[in-house]
Amino acid sequence: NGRDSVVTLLDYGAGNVRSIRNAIRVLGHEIKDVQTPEDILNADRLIFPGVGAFAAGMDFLNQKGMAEALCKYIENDRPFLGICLGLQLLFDSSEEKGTVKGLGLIPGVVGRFDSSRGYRVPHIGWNALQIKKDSEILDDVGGQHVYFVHSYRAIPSNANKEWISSTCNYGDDFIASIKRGNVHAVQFHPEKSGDVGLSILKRFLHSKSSIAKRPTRGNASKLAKRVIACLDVRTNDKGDLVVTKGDQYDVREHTKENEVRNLGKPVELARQYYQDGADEVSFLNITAFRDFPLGDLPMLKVLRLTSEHVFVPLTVGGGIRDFTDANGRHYTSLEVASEYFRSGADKISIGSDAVYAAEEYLRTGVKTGKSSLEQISRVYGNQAVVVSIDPRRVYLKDPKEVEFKAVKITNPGPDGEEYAWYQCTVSGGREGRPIGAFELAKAVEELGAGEILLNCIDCDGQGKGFDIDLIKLISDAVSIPVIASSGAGKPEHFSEVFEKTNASAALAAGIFHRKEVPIQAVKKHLSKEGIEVRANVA
Ligand code: 1PR
Repeated sequence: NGRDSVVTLLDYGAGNVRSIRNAIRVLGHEIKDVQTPEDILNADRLIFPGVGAFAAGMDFLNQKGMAEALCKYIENDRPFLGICLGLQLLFDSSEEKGTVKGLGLIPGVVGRFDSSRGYRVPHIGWNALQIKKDSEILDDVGGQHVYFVHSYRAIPSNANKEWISSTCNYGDDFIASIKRGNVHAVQFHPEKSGDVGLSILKRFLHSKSSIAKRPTRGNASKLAKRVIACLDVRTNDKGDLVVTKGDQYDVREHTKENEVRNLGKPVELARQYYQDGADEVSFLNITAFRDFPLGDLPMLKVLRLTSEHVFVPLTVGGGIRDFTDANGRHYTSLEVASEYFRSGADKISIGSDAVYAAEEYLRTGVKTGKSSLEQISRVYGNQAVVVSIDPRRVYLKDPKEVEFKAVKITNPGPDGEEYAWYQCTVSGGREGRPIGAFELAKAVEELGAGEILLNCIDCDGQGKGFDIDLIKLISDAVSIPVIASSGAGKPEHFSEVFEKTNASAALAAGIFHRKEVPIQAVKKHLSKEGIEVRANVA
């Protein structure tokens, strides 16, 4: 249907815009990229997926003369959809890195969530919308969960009341979406919100007028606990990239051939888990600590192909560090991460390199700004940086035996030890380091991590439940979200971890790969136990 099917996209290249492109294409539309301010003024339908920091976004718009074009386009009530930073930039100003002026179309200041009130910042995950007025694109989604990832938000006030179409609650009520005439903007990510998100985008792409049906209002709700499917990937001995799964990190079969355990193909499995209702999918490239990931192009291809059909957040980890290849070409960790983001990752996860950075920080007390963790979170925001911790339990008779934080454990050690500390490891669990999981978690939070993926080598692949002592210790120590990982064997293990600890998400691998427990069974069980989850299936 000719021009109607063309969508203009304002992408200034600061993060993962691949998913929004994929979503627009899946919905049958072509994309025209904005090159000049005139492209904005000539657009029939404009999508602005803001990514990265507020100040950098404004700098880009101002330098290219696009700020003025954008204001004019919106003031003329032309069809517009801003996403995340694309909503925030419409306000007067933001407090991200001092006060920075925005486009000034909507009254209000974008401020940071207050973590001192017990709410973890960034606000990451599936939260429900409270519809405030008829808004064509949000019909039927009141009360449903959509995916948010941000540390800053705009607050409703009398001055901006007329713009607000929905709010969300996380500590305070904040503005989840705005609408005036044909101008829409959303704080959440429709391109990451599964089928609900795709239906929102579809309504925008097909909207003809501003006359809306009565919206469903839904009940007020809170942040859902996430269920994450994790795919450990590596090249097998034949050179194919496969999903594997270890027992306490050992991925070999222990047969005569001693081959790498092969549990399926990464792209197919990721797609399956999305359809089964996974709230997020993680890929961990488990041998990237020795094989350079940019030499490992199959992983980038896996990400690209996965992001074509998977519309929930994708995390990728493994090998994020500085590297010099055989030809003497030097790559920074930021280049590695950028390549992952360009290929479709929403978050990257750092293992070994974060341990070294935390050790140095604790030794010197100085934030150099040079570690991969600091550099990537400075450029892409801390919500895009996960630190993956691989601790191993070390039993103690007396907690004073070590300088690291030790806890009283629920199940005593082999010699009746009542305490343990959790020693961090690098290189896929091969080397223990002089730092505990507690010390590491606190240090990486200060260095800019936005989330912690907390594994436990002792529990990995055992199916006996998560290490509740460890997860409680870490989730109480930091104010960023913690993903509990390692050891899930049945749905009850998920409810246990959410009831006994402050984990924000729980991750499993083996039980999903071996088809022992479907993701929906986990969600049904959680819901029955009164734990809020995102209900829909893609
Ligand atoms: O150090 O930055 O290159 O990152 C390497 C990454 O690869 C780290 O995130 C590290 O956790 C991961 N990794 C390295 N070796 C292994 C291995 O298994 N040999 N996998 C590995 C980590 C643990 C979890 C697993 C859960 C749940 N696997 O990801 O999925 O334990 O399993 P379960 O539900 O079956 O119990 P770098």
